[in-house]
Amino acid sequence: MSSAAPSPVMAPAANEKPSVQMCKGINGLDKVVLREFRGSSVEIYLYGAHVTSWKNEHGEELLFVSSKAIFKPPKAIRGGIPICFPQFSNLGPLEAHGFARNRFWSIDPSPPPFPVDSSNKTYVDLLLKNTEEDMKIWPHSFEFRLRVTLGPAGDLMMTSRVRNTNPDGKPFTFTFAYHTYFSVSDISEVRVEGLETLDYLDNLQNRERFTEQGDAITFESEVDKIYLSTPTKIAILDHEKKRTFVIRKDGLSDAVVWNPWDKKAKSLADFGDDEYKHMLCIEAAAIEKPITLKPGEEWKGRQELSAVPSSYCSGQLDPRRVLQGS
Ligand code: TA6
Repeated sequence: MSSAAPSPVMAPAANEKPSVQMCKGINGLDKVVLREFRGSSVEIYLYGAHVTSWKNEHGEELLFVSSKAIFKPPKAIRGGIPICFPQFSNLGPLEAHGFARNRFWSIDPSPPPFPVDSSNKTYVDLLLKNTEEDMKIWPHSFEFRLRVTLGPAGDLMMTSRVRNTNPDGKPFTFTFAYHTYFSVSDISEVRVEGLETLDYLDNLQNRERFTEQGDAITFESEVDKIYLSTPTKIAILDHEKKRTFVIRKDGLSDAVVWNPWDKKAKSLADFGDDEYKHMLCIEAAAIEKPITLKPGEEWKGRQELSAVPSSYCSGQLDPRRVLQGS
């Protein structure tokens, strides 16, 4: 297993864009840009280790970021892929979705040995450690390493590694989600495959447990559901764009599905009133069974996002094949 040196933040050669570049984003916040030679790209703000852009080789933006997003700490950026850690939701002692998305991460100076397969992948390693301030609200020492990788076909991979570094021998327990906001052409023309017949907790009905019906999920009102024991692959079919997002996940047994719809959208200051029509959150998560680590133990949670053309409307793309495919 090759031990990976920190991904180089290279200066641009004369006639090409660097594959990994550090630059200034909105409000002068530091961000890293990953570029792949066919033209796809990913942008990650060090604030929150927050992926705010994932573009395909045609330069099309695949993630949703609200036009009213506030790129100003301590507010979390509305959209992209917020990291929810060490607490998903507001059901606990911490602020909603924990504090990892409200902290400044650093480029990891010494990432642990990390299998990097042979294909030319462009990546950055980010690191978050607890601060004295954090200890006041969550009295645990941890190291959270996030690797964001842009694959040769423009797929976006995120691997989170959380290690308990408590010196006092104490274990800690956390919940987690990649709170991914996908950009869709029209929410009323979107189907989600892979969650049929599963049990879910409905956040709109006091987290009561229900069972999903047998067809693909479609949308005509606010949805806020935590699907339990979900499969490795979930597909989001955007009819108008003839595009299918495929989420492959590992170490994350649950999946949250959220669209605020009109009323909730209007109540969010950093969300446009009509923007609910063009976004859908499908969040690879570990919620129902929180993760407990003893000192020295490490947890890994991984998601891989790809966007493939889907002529589903002509019946050619069988979503079941997408879900069962390699
Ligand atoms: O993931 C769904 C959810 O928990 C919803 O209940 C809604 O609150 C959403 O997250 C957004 O949360 P945020 O704290 O980012 O406004």
